[in-house]
Amino acid sequence: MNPYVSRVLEEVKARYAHEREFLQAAQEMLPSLSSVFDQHPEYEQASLLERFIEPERVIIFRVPWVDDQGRPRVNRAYRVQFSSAIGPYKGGIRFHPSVNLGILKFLALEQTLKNSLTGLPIGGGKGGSDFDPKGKSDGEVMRFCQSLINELYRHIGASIDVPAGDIGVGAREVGYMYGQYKRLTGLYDGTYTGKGLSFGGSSGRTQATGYGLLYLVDAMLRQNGLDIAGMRVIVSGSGNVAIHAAEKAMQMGALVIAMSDSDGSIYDSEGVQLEVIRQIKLQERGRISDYPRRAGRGEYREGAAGIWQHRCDLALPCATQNELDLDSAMALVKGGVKAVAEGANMPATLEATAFFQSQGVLFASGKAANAGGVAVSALEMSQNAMRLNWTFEEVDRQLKDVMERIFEKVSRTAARYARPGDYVTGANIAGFLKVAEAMMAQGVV
Ligand code: NDP
Ligand code: 2IT
Repeated sequence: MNPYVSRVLEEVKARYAHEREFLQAAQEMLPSLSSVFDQHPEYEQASLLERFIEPERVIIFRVPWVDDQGRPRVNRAYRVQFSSAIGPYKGGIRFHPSVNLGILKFLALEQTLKNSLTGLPIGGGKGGSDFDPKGKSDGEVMRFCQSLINELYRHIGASIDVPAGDIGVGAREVGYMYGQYKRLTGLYDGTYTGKGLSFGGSSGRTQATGYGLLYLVDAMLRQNGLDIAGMRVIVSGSGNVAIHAAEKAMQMGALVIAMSDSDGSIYDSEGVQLEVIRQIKLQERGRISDYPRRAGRGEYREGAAGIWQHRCDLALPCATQNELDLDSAMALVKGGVKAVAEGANMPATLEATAFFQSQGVLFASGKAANAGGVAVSALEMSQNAMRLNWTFEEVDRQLKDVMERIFEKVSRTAARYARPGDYVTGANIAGFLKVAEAMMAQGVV
């Protein structure tokens, strides 16, 4: 490893020992940038890496709200404004009981390189709260969102920081947050993406992450002489990303045999009936364990990790970080998996990723593979700035274009840095180079 990179990584490890996921993301990213620093000694002179790895700003605040029984409750919320080197901070907001600063810093760090890879002018950020939307009424979710914005509104804006959805935050939550932002500021300026189509949202944003994932997978498979048609596919999760990934995989002629939620997974050898999943998970906010009864076929297995035990050609982890560990990776390889692409952020552990790569399994990391969501978010920002609405077909065409260009850039960069086929290193270097160039040009800020 380049000694400068190694030194900075050790400093990060010492200072942020308690931020497990942030360290994991740094450990995946920094060593792979070694050859960049070998070639650019001026980066060390400018303390570029120390500056890059430290978020520009972190906002932490209390969110008090009143539940349906009239009882005051309190949650904690964060916004990590990681990098504004190439554009306004951009990234989703997550509502999940596991949310903490380390998780949001990992997500914001990943987001910074992901957004750079899209080729669009967006910096990196991420936010969220340990609020659990499960089992809450619409009224409770609305009051929580309004209270969160009562603080967050002063830190965001169309040219400052533009949030969006992530785990636990979809159209309903974005609507409530945007409504309150507008009420407090009086601005109808498109701050927030993933908005409803009736108030400035972009066609195709809902589908973008899942569809984009499959556009990139298709490009990766084709480059390696493979075809997705006829492949058996596992898609973990059953939220926004998973459902649209499964939908596009099916449109491309693949057979999706398994999906999951945080409690367990379902297996359907004839192919998952997506309408049933959609009804249970999106419409009713229910549990996937209901699938066999509702679909009249398939099996349910308790425990989210069981999903990786089935034989498949293509695995698409689309639920959450670290959902695919070394044991699961070994089971997949034993079952003949040919390619893995991360729809979620950092779903594969470091050990799982290394194992896939050592076994010759094609592996696309989240920064490249799930960039379609934020890419269409950037297109939503453009449409809002122009006060225009593009058609679904127009947005989808641009999404496909962006994903193919990302794959091409990642693959070319991997080859140029003597790691042909290493799409993890390719994505990290390609994403980082643009941020580094922008930081150098803007001086010590
Ligand atoms: P959703 O909230 O729509 O869905 C999340 C899904 O993952 C649900 O099926 C949920 O199950 C499952 N899940 C959540 N936490 C866990 C856990 N701890 N263990 C197992 N399963 C879990 O979120 P999204 O689909 O939007 O996000 C999924 C992933 O994709 C995240 O990593 C997110 O960061 C990433 N991503 C999202 C983008 C977007 O545009 N939305 C863009 C790029 C990446 P349950 O119903 O039981 O909670
Ligand atoms: O992880 C991600 O890229 C997202 N949750 C989407 C971010 C965005 O701003 O659309």
